[in-house]
Amino acid sequence: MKKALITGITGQDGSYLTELLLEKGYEVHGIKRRASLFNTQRVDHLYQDPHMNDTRLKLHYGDLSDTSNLTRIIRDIEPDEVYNLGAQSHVAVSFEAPEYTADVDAVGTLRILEAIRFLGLEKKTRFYQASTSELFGLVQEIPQRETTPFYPRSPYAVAKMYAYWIAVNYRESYDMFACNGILFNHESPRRGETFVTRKITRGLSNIAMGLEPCLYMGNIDSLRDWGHAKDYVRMQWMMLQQDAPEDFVIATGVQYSVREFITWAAADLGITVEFSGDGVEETGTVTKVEGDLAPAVEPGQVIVRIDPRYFRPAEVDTLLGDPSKAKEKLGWVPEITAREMCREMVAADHKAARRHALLKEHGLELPVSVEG
Ligand code: NDP
Ligand code: GDR
Repeated sequence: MKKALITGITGQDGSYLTELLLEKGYEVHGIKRRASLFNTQRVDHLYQDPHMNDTRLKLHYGDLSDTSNLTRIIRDIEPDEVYNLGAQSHVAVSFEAPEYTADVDAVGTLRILEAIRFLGLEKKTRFYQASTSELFGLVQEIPQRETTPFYPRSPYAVAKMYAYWIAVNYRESYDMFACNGILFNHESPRRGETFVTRKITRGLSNIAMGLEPCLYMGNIDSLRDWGHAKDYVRMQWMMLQQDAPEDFVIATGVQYSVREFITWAAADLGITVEFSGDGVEETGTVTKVEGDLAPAVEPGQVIVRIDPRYFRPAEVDTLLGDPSKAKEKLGWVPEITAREMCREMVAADHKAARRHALLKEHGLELPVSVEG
């Protein structure tokens, strides 16, 4: 039985990858952080009681900032594959916490690679690094492919650039099987609530049910190449099954604006929204409401406003990937479109908002967190 170790198992990708590896018969180990509240919601449905025999999912406390902890976990497991998905993954937050982001996202990657080498596992353990389209930042070529020069635009992207090159360096220096997946934005109903797609599907669902008055956004002209996390974790696994380690861009090859995504999500709730303004002084006003999914919304209502707080000190305005290499070499193609994914996300968030509204109606009100 193959053993995999996943850092970031409690995150969006970690949860989908765990499902995939368990299906494939792996023993899956994950590193979770100690937190004052439960933080394993995304993998709770996969939890196996450790008191029973033959459990194939095991969680270990740890942190990418803790060298001895990582080394001990890797020594105990001797994994066949390590998926380094753990990171401070929010670009805007990286401007607020640049040093922490560098420690976890850059040096954290080095800590794992060095542990593998130090323990003499470099011929056994294959390593996947969660690299990112943010490396392209101020884009030097459209679309972006494996050979496009990098120009990172945030402390997050700069830290991930170190991680990218240290993985390449360990591959070249020590003949390690280390691969970078340069993944473009990928989303799902499990996406963190403060990333833009989820903020929109959750925010508009809450507005539809009268739980929030308005969605406050940053740069809605931004263009992204959005895919579904389920499609993308499949490729993470495929990359470690190659004969020789190589890096791949993973994207859909289609881009949309944040504004378009808002329009889709509203439409999935039966709301037609029209924008007026210039991206700074801009509002989204309801012109029509159809069906019964948005009982709290009326024509004329302003449901989208711009809050400059959400603009970034340096923005990545446009990203569009070229996934040809992944298709040609590994036969990977994404199966879920951004439009379909938006519908799935709205359905999940609307269900949660309905539940919330029902509790409220019965005097069991819970606070709704609206911080972006
Ligand atoms: P999430 O933010 O959903 O998950 C990040 C995971 O990392 C969580 O499990 C989190 O733990 C964990 N983590 C954070 N800090 C530490 C730390 N100090 N030590 C150990 N673990 C830590 O990200 P995604 O699942 O969306 O992304 C997975 C990886 O892929 C990340 O590295 C991200 O940067 C990268 N990436 C993501 C893309 C995307 O569009 N989703 C695109 C390209 C790259 P906790 O749950 O406790 O917070
Ligand atoms: P990104 O994702 O920065 O691309 O990083 P995010 O969803 O945060 O932003 C995408 C674009 O939307 C614009 N935007 C807003 N973003 C947020 N979060 N909140 C807002 O209110 C808002 N309004 C407009 C942003 O400015 C940006 O242009 C994600 C993360 O998953 C990274 O870890 C990963 O590496 C990259 O995708 C690829």
